[in-house]
Amino acid sequence: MSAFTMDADWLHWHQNPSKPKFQPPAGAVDAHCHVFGPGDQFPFAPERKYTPCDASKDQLWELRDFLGFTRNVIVQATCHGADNRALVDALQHSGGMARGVATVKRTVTEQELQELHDAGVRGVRFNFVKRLVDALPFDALGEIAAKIQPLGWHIVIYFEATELTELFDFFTSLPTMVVVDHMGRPDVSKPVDGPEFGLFLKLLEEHPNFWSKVSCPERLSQQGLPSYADVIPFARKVVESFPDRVLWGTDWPHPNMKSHMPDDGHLVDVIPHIATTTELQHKLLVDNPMRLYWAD
Ligand code: 0GY
Repeated sequence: MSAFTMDADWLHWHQNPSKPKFQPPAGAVDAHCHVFGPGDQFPFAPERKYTPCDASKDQLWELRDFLGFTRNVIVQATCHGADNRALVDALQHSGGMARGVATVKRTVTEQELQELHDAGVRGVRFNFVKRLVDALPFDALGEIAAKIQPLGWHIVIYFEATELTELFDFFTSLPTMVVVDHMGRPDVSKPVDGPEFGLFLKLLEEHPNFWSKVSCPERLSQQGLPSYADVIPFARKVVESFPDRVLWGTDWPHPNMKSHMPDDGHLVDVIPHIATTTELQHKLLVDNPMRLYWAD
């Protein structure tokens, strides 16, 4: 029994996913997933914009094994604010099989950052999606970027495609590697070779420190099930253009999905449609995440 009541319209993660037909290569990394609570052990943040159901580390490990993955990168979810205790607990109980991306405040100390590093954190997330967070001043983000740079960490950014024009100069001023969540959330009803997605591709073309997660077809698709076909050309374009700078993740437990709750096995079966050769699949699922998260 959780100490929190999930939002009335909250969709629970899929409790009986299908076994994927696609078998990930040995050592595959699910490089974008979250843990929620459990709320009675790790309370959700007072400033959160949603209250989810619990999604514990043990449930995440169970899914990882079932889907045929070896490792996880756990991204701090906004419902936990800058309280990284649930994340750190998961990393410390992962047997080295999980690394993390934290959320920190500008007041974070060197010692706190070192403790996060020792637990397995290798990045921080800056979230610009207005429904998820109150806006943070850019000077605070700049300070955080300068503080994490000596640790060799990267910055994960999450934003809507319509915001990229305005945020472009700030993003390209960041001094570290930068990983974009979910391809910058393109509007997939627009052409893949049109100006909006073109700006995102330009960001990666002109700035070799930028990477992209080619995740979340379920979130981006307007056609939806069964195949999320409208997202595939976007993800395939990114994988084929930047094969050494792409990551993939389930996004389990799929916060704020309203249209439907994806079957995680089904999401894994999308992978061979976006990374169409064994070489591309190996880079996407093994080589790239290992280089970014397990280099030390
Ligand atoms: C995602 C997407 C979402 C939520 C969060 O941290 C979060 O709360 O990332 C979303 O609502 O689009 O990547 O999990």
